[in-house]
Amino acid sequence: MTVLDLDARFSAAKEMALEAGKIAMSYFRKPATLGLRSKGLHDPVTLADLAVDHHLRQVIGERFPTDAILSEEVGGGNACNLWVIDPIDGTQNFARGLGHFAISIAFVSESRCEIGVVYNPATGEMFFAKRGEGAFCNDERLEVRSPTGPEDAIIDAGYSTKLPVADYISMLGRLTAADFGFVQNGSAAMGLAHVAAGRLDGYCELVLQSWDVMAGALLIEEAGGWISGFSAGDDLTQGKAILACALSLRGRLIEITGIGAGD
Ligand code: LIP
Repeated sequence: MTVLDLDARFSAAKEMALEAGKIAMSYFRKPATLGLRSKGLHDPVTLADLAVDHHLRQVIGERFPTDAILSEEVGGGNACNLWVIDPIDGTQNFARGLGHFAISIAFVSESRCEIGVVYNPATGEMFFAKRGEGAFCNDERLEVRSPTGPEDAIIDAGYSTKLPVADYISMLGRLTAADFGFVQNGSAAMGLAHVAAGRLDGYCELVLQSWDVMAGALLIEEAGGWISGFSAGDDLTQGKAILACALSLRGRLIEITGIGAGD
């Protein structure tokens, strides 16, 4: 893919995120409009998710008709040039009127994520990165924190009901026994963006999908952090455990969470 082709997709990803944000906010804190459905325990989907997904697919289809799309709500293909989309990451928060959610858009070329955009329309914060060019939030360049140790670190420990709750409680027990602070904020994409921004020191979750992670992972890499997870050639439709953190915490958190030892 030429530089021009990538630049065109980078601009488009940011433009699409803004348009998608307007669609999402037209439903936000309007429960009667959501058409809330459950995909599983604490795993909702709303008409806003579907409307955003539809818009993103329409724009990509018009502007980049040869690219493939993989999204949480519709699924999709795996191809050389692939968009990986979560129309609303943190749907549970969104459905309850909590502002911690994001539109997550990643562009993957030849199995490597080249573009990542995580946009929170409730706060107006657009987190974005193009590989090799740094990570930003609006006009601020991002850098992960360098915590002095567990007592100076807060980890967003995501909870998914797709695994036994005992596994999650056990991981929390190991984190707290090692003097880490933790939160469970309900959006992987936003959690990863906050690690890239130096607001949090790590993100871990025992199973996540590529659409939750891909864009945020590039933010962290470009902000000087480390992340396990979806590497070249992985099947992006299979969930994986994810750990992301400041470099100074990597060894200790791999040991505590059991995530990323091979990465
Ligand atoms: C969510 C993730 C979150 C996880 C939830 C859910 P969704 O994504 O961002 O980290 O704990 O179970 O998977 O479903 O809101 O796009």
